[in-house]
Amino acid sequence: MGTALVYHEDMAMARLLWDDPECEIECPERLTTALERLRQRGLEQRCLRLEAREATEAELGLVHSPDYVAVVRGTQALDTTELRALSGQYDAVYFHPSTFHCARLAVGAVLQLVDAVLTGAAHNGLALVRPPGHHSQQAVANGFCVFNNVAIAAEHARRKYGLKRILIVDWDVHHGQGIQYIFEDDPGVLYFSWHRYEHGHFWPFLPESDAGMTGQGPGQGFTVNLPWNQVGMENADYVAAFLHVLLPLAFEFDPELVLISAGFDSAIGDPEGQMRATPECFHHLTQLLVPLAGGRVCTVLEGGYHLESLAESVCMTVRALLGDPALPLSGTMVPCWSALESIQRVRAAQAPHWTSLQLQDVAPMPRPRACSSEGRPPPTPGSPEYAGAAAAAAAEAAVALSSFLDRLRLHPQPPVRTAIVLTSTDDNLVLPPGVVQQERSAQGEEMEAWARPRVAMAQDVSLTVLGKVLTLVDGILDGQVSNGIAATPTSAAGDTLDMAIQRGLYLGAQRLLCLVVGQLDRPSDLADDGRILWLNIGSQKAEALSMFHISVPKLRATGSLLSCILGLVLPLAYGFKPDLVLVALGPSHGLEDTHAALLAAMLRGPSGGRILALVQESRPQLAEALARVLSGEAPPRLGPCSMTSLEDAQCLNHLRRQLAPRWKMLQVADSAAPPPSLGQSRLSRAQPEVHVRGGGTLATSSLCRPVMTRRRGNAGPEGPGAGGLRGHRETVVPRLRGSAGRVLPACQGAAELVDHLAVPSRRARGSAPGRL
Ligand code: Q9C
Ligand code: ZN
Repeated sequence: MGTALVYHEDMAMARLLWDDPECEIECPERLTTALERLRQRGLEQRCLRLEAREATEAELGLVHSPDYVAVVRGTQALDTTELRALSGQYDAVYFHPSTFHCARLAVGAVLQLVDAVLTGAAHNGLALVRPPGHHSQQAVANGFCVFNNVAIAAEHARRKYGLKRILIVDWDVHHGQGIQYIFEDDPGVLYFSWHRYEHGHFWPFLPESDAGMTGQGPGQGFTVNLPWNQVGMENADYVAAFLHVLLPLAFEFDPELVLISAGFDSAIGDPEGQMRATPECFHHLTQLLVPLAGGRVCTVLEGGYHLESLAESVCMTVRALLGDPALPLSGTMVPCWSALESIQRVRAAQAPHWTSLQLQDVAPMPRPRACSSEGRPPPTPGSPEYAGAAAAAAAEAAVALSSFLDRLRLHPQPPVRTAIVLTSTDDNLVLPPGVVQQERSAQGEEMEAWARPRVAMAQDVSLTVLGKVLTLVDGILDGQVSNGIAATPTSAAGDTLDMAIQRGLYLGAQRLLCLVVGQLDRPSDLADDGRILWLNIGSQKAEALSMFHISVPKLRATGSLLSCILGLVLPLAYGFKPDLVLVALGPSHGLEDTHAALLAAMLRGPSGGRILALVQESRPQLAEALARVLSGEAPPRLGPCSMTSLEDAQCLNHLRRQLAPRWKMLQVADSAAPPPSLGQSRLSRAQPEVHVRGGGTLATSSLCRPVMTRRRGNAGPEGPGAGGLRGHRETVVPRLRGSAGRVLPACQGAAELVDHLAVPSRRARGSAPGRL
């Protein structure tokens, strides 16, 4: 078991035989460079190597017409003139005598990968293929794509393994219209694509690439388009899109398999995409998808034309699949205005189809505002202005990639992935591979000084645990250990957390995220100075005592926990950029082991994997579940029982509104926020940064004393549907799922509630939603 890497060197054979500036970027070096870099980094060696095979014609026939397959087969015998003439019949396509062989290998590679993952031979994997696939249609080659590798794999997974729900995530910078057409009326495949769109002015110039296209007939709600109307999208924009659009829908959909159309032309430096996501962003995006489908994630190369950027991004994706901790995201975690507008538009278009969106505020955006490059026509290719912009972008990419490589060198993988502190009673616990027991303990005077004053009842066992936790915190902040788990006696839980916080600060951590679930008091002498972000789930009420001291009431349903993680915890955590995350599961935390595992798995991203989880010794199974995910295993699938409580949703909405002015990653749409003035959208997010110990950076604003900023109008009705929901406390709404296993509201009360919402439920809705 492990991560599969599927490849065949023959896929580097196809190449452009004539002059065509549009097609020349799709070159053999894309594959060879990526593979070479995986070897250099020692990543290929850690994977299960699978040789690609050629797909059979029957397999191609799962998506393509026999006539089209015959046309492509025929290209093997054509001369260059004939190949060029045939290529000219399609948009942005070239054929080579080896194209048929390569394209069949590309499909076959993806099928090998899907078979390996669905038979359990591998947990997940990557297929490095050429030609790409997502633009290809039933009888049409398009955009360098000949056969639709991912679509065929999805069909294959359904036929051979009887899968009912497959998620396709297309993070390539172009719209995979081929995949969209193939599954647009199909509720068994949820297709998400973000893409450079520029209001329809970017290739392939299709109105159906816009957010309003949500699918056809029974497939309505299963096509999700997130068009980027500006170039220059950054890490914050991509993560915001995942947290606020893709992931809520994906968890509600509950896929059995995740296929990623992994184009890296959405990364920095790419001449096609002109976006700015740095390589580690793809580690984070992949890591965020691993909790779906029990970790059955198949990643398939699509585009990506900047060889350096491509190679590094591929490495980061593989590291995520291997379960390695991520490099923390670089850049300011503030999404740009245009990104927020796009996110808001797709949420509004999809809200009729997804409960998870209905239960979150969908405030109307103000009129589209001008962004830095908006209003001005993009420079025409060939103009001096265009050449200048391209040179500047290339230089910016070179700087960003070299600083990425510096950061990579500065943050080597800690020798130990996970260390666990156990009391003697837990001796018979089976530790997953990669997990070691923390035996060493702080000794003598130092331990006395740190631990003794905190041991409530001066029990020796507590003292021993505290000494080990002390060493563990040191190990994590020194880079010796990536993460840890400590099981403490209940009586020592608060003291252990307090000591871990103080030790972290003492060792120079600039920002500590404390996520406390259940009843554990905030240490009374803890300064609210922006160094600690204290987030308590399970307190009496929803309130933000400051921007760094936030309480969420006990969550009543699994769906509520998910909304809390995606809509509150992760946006705050990614915005805060903690040096260390402390997760404490205190008395009566109420989380099932699978929920706690999900929480811990998803919290790995923001701190680059530096997590210390504190649990109670009475539940060794919980410690084991956490050890699994922290050492890199996928958390178990939540399954179809997930529900959201309306009351919880309202609490979360209330907090999000209060906190969004300071925590920009929470912003989905803030109708009261002033728009940036022309040309300011990029400047306004470039907060000043201060260098801190360890080479990281920190936004100065988080050093300031927190100020509670209340938006005007908060006292009024809480948003659409709020009035109608009063008196329906404690009621839960079962999720809506696809007709292939879609669950409609089961109980009377829930159905009524859905009708009270501003957006009609799937059942209440009469006519088709926004068409183009
Ligand atoms: N400058 C893939 O990435 N050319 N295909 C567009 C706009 C076609 C991209 C021209 C790009 C095809 C798989
Ligand atoms: Zn692309």
